[in-house]
Amino acid sequence: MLIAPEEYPRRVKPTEKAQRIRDLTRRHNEWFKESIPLIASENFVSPVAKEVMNSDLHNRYAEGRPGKRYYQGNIYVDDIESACENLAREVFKCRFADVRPVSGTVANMAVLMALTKPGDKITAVSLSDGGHLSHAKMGALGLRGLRAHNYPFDQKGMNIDPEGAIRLLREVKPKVALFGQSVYLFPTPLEELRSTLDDLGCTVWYDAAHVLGLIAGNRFQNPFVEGVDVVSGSTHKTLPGPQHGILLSDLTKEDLELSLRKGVFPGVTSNHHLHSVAALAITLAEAKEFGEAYADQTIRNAKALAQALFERGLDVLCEPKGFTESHTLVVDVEEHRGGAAVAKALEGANIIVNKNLLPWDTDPVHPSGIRIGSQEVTRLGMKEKDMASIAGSIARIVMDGDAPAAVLPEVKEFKKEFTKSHYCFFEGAEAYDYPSCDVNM
Ligand code: DSN
Repeated sequence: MLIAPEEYPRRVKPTEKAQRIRDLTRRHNEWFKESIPLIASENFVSPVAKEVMNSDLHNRYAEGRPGKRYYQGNIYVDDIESACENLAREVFKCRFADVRPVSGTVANMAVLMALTKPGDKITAVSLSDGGHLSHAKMGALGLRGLRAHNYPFDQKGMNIDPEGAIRLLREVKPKVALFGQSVYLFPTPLEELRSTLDDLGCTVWYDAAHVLGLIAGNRFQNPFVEGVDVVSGSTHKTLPGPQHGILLSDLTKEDLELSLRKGVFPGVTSNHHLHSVAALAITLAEAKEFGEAYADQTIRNAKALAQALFERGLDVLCEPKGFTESHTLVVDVEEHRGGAAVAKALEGANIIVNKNLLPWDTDPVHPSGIRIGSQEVTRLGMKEKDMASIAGSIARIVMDGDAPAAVLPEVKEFKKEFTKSHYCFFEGAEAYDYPSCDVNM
């Protein structure tokens, strides 16, 4: 709507359509405040990270590298980006970081640009075994025209079968061996594969998206210690940062730095979301202070939740292996109408999980599992005893067949205690508030 200059200053109210978006956003926020967030790939940013995300940085462009930009206006941006890279190198104890990929998948596309050519062979974990979409032919591997081969998988142990993987690697001789999963219960057996990977001379790439915060907290395998060349990841799962991506390397191969940099820009990004880079820098600074305690409690909570669900009769996978060594646990709910129906029923009680394929599933539309992550509820301050409460509510729906609406009041009551941010600067600040434009309209 145009405003005649003589009418300035005046505030124009949002149109009905715009107001509806505001209302829906508010309702989403309120809903999550009363919900138990258990999606293994999500988290929320800290108060200071949120502050910088809401800054003018969001409005700017900065293609290129600090000191070598294609735009003016980057005097402070250059310092922010350099500081973010330095923090990433410190936290992950490596020589190279690129903090410009705007998501985990974009980071993966940058690696593919840097390391492969169409027609090259690559090995990865399959989707049904917990691999990520961007590790599959239907995703980024297909976009790059690669020939993909999947590692044999130990379904009982929910991990790559090392002997089978060695056979596959020797047969395929891939240009790149890719590891890392979206259903990531146990560390990849990199030690067992090491001499084969060395013999083949292939580049070893590890997608750490799910476990980046656990690595930052020294509570999961350190890929660089285990001989990985390149690590990629998103920055908003166990690392509780902005929705963004990252590339890391200890530069074990010649020319890797230049190829990775070019893969990111101009390969797969133009501008790179400067507010997210600032928020990532804050997240990394927080990981230095609180990362170990956070990773520790996240894994304890995952184990406690798995145990509590198991004791209530749910089929939590990998009981003999202690269920999990990460933030994630997986439950086979095929007997209880399958993953889709169970996830939907839980949502009706404000318990948010996702349906998930299990390795033996043949129909991708009807996954038999649900995947649960402990990282966000840990960030909200929950401990082992709280996992027992969550398991109780889940079991009422899955095992006892209680209606979601009947369980909803106890979930809302339980969640009242957990609406604040932990393991961050200004610990105890509200996690669900956000700025409002309502100025007495
Ligand atoms: N595929 C998403 C997940 O693990 O939920 C992450 O990109």
